Amino acid sequence: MVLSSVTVSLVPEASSGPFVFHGDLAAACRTASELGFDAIEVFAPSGGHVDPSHLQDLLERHELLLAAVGTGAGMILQGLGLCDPDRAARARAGDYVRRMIDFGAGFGAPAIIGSMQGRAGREQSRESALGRLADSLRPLAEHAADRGQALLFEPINRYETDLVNSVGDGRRLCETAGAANLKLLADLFHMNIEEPSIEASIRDSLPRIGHVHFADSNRRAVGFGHTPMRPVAEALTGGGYDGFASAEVFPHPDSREAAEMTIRSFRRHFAR
Ligand code: LER
Ligand code: MN
Repeated sequence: MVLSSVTVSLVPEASSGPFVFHGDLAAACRTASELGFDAIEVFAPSGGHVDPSHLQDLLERHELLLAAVGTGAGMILQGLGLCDPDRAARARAGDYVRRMIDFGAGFGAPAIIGSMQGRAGREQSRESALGRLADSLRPLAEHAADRGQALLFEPINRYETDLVNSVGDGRRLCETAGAANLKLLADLFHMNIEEPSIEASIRDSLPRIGHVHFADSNRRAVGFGHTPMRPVAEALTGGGYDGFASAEVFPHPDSREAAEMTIRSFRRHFAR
């Protein structure tokens, strides 16, 4: 069974980013619960930012799960990346992710490596950067496995990184890293840019897919763009996908309407 989730960012520097709710965790939980979402996904400045007992209280009160935790603020706020050619900087990126893994694991949720994969840039070849990334991911996946969690790796589009853009490249990276709990995050917005066919790429990598960012072609709530979502949803459900479809989309025209459109589209495509 696919579960519904909606994103909330607690990072002021990402106030123009693709998150349904911004800033107010309690209000986000209240609205998510009222609309019938199963879970929230949290984008926080660091693993130590949210008081775990406060979050626990909100999740219990609103009968919500924590779907996943993002790590991209490590890149936004501190310029960290897991393929950084500088060993000390790479270690800082690893420490940042490890703390986020610990935070999520306290709620049974995996951490997401998206922007934190970094960029090859001009200082290193793409092959060297991919090697460094795989070497960084291996111990982090082990750290997550010790806590009973997956680690989610997210291919992101070419305008955000020169490293892993497609789901197929993500799958090959997971195989190189050799960690069974390193799973792919299929973000339907990035896939709309990079994949020849979103549904074919999902079918090809389905056993590795552990999370979905549920977004339309224009990164608005599903239903506000032009991605033909039916075959995408069928590729997921037909292949037995039973993770989250989490709305990582712009709050267009506002947070509430983005959340309402998301849950309507979710119910249409993933009827229980
Ligand atoms: C993170 O989930 C993502 O999709 C990236 O585009 C953030 O920049
Ligand atoms: Mn995403």
